[in-house]
Amino acid sequence: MTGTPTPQKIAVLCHAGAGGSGVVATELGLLVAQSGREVHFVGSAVPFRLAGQRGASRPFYHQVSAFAYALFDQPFPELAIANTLTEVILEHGVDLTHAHYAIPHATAALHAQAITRRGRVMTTLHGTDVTLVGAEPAFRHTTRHAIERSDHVTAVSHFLAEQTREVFGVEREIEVIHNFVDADRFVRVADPEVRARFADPDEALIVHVSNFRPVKRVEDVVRVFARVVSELPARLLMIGDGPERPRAFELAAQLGVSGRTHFLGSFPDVQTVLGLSDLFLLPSSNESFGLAALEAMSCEVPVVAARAGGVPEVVEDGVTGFLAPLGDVDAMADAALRILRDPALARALGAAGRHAALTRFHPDRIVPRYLDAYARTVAGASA
Ligand code: GMT
Repeated sequence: MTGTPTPQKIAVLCHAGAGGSGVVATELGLLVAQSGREVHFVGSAVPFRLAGQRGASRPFYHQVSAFAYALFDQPFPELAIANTLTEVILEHGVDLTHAHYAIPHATAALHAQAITRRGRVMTTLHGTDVTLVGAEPAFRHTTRHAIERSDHVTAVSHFLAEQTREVFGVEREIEVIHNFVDADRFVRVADPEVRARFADPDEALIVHVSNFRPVKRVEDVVRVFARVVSELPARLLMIGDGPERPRAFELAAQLGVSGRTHFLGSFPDVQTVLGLSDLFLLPSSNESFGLAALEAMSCEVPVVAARAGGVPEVVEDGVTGFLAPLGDVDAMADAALRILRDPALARALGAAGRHAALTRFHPDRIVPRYLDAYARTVAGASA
């Protein structure tokens, strides 16, 4: 800790849809608000985990004003966010804007800072803002500028910090602050009646949670499951939605596992399903962190994942699950079968996952690091 006071008024920019960066931004914003600071979310929609929050300490939410005009063939989200953020900074005396995801949030935050000439900007990089979208030539210069000019930059894994330096050739300091999980909410659910809603007692329950983008390789999930179910009774729950869902659906039919594969869509009660499950699959081709895997670990669920990106910083091979080479469906199926056939191994991996969630990735450990980074950013000091 620096001993520098933490700013009291913080604006937060994040994507509102079901995605890891919005989840982290919301959970952090809620905890910062509970610590007595004033937190102002600014966005075009209420972040999905903020919806329904009650209580005096809940954060404020400011809807970005949109304006459509016939001359414009595209909306200008960055300008609209910067404009609403400017109003919030001036009206509420915000000291710091925390931009989650470089595009368009860090850019919009810097724009509002230039207009108001007050407040600091801290940017947290989450993954695809660097590895996919930001690396696109169409956004390269603006993303690099946002990263270089933010007053402080954090990344959710060492892998992502390294990628950022590599992709953009930036030399500035990037502080690594891992994601965290609410270990009180993401717990084992030992209720046979609730489990019976999803699987028979003799069936293994396998789960995948994502936004079904190509990077998630959801077809690998179905292929791994098809091999598993050819050897033991099991069910697969696919949670989330996105462009690759129809392909996964089609593949499940082709492989003859449709009857055992359930697409639950954007199922709101993710923690209950994870809490009931026996195995979590994450075969992504790139994953800066893998928040869904951490949520599974918190529920004592062993993880089988591809060894990609920052996943090894979360899932310890042979300790909290197993890592396989990218795209190696057979290796992932072998690992899944090994876990499902050996209850003692499954229990040990699950317990180690829970331990990691309670120690390395607990909010009590991670949130003070953000508060400390806020204080240093406002004080203008580097880490
Ligand atoms: O995974 C996604 O496509 C969503 C994306 C997001 O920004 O919402 O997730 C990224 O941020 C999460 C929270 O920090 C990380 O846990 C995910 O690993 C990361 N996704 C990728 O790197 C693909």
